[in-house]
Amino acid sequence: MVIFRQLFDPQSSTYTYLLADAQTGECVLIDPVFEQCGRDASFIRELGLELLWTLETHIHADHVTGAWLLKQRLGSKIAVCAETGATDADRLLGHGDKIAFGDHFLEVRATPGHTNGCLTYVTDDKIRAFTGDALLIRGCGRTDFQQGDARTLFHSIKEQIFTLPDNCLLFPGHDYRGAIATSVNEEKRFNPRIGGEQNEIDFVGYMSNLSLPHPKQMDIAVPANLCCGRLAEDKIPAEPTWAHLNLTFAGIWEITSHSLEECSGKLQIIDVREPEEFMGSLGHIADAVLIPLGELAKRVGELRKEEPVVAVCRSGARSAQATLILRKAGFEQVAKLSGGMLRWQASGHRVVGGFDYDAGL
Ligand SMILES: N[C@@H](CCC(=O)N[C@@H](CS)C(=O)NCC(=O)O)C(=O)O
Ligand SMILES: [Fe+2]
Repeated sequence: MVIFRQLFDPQSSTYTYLLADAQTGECVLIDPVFEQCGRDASFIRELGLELLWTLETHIHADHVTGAWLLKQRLGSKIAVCAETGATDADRLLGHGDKIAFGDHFLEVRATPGHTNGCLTYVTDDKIRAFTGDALLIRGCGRTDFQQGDARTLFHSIKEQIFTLPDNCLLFPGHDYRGAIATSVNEEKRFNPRIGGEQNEIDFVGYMSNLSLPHPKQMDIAVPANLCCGRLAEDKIPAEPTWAHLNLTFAGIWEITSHSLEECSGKLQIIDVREPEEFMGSLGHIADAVLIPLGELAKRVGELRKEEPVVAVCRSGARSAQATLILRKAGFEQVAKLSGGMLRWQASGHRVVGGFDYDAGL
């Protein structure tokens, strides 16, 4: 029996997939996300599994892979398509390769076009395939960067994905609209770019006129992924135990609004925005103490070193800076609120003050 789990990173709308042999406990993880390594590692440990491989579907442009960090934490090996030219992998994959876990394996199919090094992984029973960004649900990966090519993608999808059994379930690298999976049959019929009667000319015409902005993280993500997410100084910070924290590729510990709410009362919250923002439309968190970023270095004496500190700002940028200032001042248990007050409020957590837009104020 195979244990199969689909995991999601809301920041980049990326899916990570876990496949394990239930008898032996050997497992593989497709497309882990750097910031979610803590989650993935605890999940794998809790299920008592042994992570053999992290598998990349391609060099991602929108998030950093967790492959290298998971290798440090769990001893897994890294596999990536040979065409990518990536360094720091343990295995360079090509079309027709097989990746074994327990009594099962994944078949590797080369599906270039979104990038030149895209792979689709197919389960041995051909019940599931993991298409990365070659084929998305009612969409497909863009072809306007990283050696992308619409003609190549057309042939990859038609010859390597649409030739799978009609009832084969397809699991993409992302979905931006909340869908989870599709099937070969469904995409053959309903994919607006390549389904139905669309031919190569239609497809290339469609893909040449997408006019999408580049992914926000592209300049950081691509170079980082070309070395499988390896951290510059090879230094892996020890995992904090005072809360569930995620480490960003920039080396900042983050806490989600959900976890912060769970821990409130057990830590110090500092709001590093300006006073008018603290009293402004987003409001502030009940226990937060206002210390604007510009004043933090000289006011650190107001905080207790033995108690964790969480820094909060509007979007999460100034609070990252605040954690660096606190670390320099000798604070060891520090994190920032992921997504700042914008996400805190959007997730429906309580605020003090703030404007009630519904009441028209
Ligand atoms: N808005 C996203 C980027 C979305 C994006 O460009 N996604 C790529 C996958 S790496 C894609 O191929 N999208 C196809 C589409 O949106 O149709 C970000 O800034 O990270
Ligand atoms: Fe992609």
